[in-house]
Amino acid sequence: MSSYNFDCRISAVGTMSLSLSAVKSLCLDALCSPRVALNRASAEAITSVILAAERDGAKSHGLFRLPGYCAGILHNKVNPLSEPIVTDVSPGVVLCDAQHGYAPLAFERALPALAKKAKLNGIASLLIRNSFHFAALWYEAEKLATDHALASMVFVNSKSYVAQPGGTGRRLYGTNPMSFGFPRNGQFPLVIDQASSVMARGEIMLHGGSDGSDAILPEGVGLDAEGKPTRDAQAVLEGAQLPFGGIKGANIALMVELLAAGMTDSPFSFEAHEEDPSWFGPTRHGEFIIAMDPIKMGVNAAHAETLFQRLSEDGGRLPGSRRHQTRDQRCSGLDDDDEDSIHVQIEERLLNEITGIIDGRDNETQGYS
Ligand code: NDP
Ligand code: PYC
Repeated sequence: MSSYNFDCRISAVGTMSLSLSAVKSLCLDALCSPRVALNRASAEAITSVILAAERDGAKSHGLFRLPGYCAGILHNKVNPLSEPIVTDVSPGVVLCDAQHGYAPLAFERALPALAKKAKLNGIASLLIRNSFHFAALWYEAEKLATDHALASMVFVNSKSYVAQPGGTGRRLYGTNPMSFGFPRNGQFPLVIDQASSVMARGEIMLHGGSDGSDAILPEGVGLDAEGKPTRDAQAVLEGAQLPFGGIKGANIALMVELLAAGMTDSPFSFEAHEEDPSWFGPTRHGEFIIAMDPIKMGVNAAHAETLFQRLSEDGGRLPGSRRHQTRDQRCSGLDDDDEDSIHVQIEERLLNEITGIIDGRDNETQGYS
């Protein structure tokens, strides 16, 4: 039983309804708890990312990832006191060495220099190394678009979860997401964010729901430990995931390895896994961001709108619009900072795990990745 107090209400069976303020307190209290003891600036940066994910209904990278962030420190992988070092490498390149810390603070610290260079030159890049990324990638692309009116491409590798199709079935690539942001006048930016695997690992982990029932995946998501196709979620997590679109998706995963790790002098996903074979929290890897200024490049914003209009007429929708709709519904009529009035559903067993971390109870912090 937890001694930790927070405002929550029972919702469906096994689920609690929490305000975003309560989610925020849980994040900060867990990350800054005596055992985890992450520095405040990094804890606040991670909390912003988790809060944004919960607000938008992006559950696989919301509060669900908090035990993993804590586990990264409790398992002595992440330096809780690290201060990122930002270096001006050249007119178009910013380097941020996260010093074995979490990526959200590294991004926050390097963002002003990246935005300034992109505005000056029309295009600039940010290389982040020695960092641990455990979040949804749209956060970076959306921030560049919303706060700085910049288009961007963002790439992150992870640890080896994904096998080459038609190969041995051995894990080679990370789930390697890439995100693309494009600012729009007076509207939510266009933001694409997708893993190179058929499903992000977090989505597979959540697939079984809260009742522990057998989780059956769609065809083609992954292989079991013997390299045979399976639809069993646990078998895929223990075996290997597959890239989307066969060999073409594998080639995208390869490109993301070369950009996120190769260009930042960071471990490739298979090396990251060899460096850290545990399954607790994230591994050390790199992130590569390209920021572009559409104004400097003479982009006609109205032209892009004609494409979006045609897409909608053809029965499609803009990537990112599901999140933006959720945000609109939850936040409509509220101030941006009215975190008490926005409520989200959180699984009771996740809450128990988090309050266990805060209380210092001796339950094992899993934070599987
Ligand atoms: P999804 O397959 O859920 O979505 C991929 C993209 O497709 C999103 O931009 C989504 O927008 C869009 N989309 C979905 N359906 C449609 C549709 N009908 N029409 C148009 N666009 C559509 O994401 P993934 O499972 O690949 O990834 C989930 C998350 O996991 C991502 O945020 C990713 O960054 C994160 N991740 C993080 C990793 C890390 O190492 N940090 C590794 C791998 C993944 P919308 O949101 O609006 O549905
Ligand atoms: O969902 O694939 C994933 C993932 C890997 C690292 C963080 N999220």
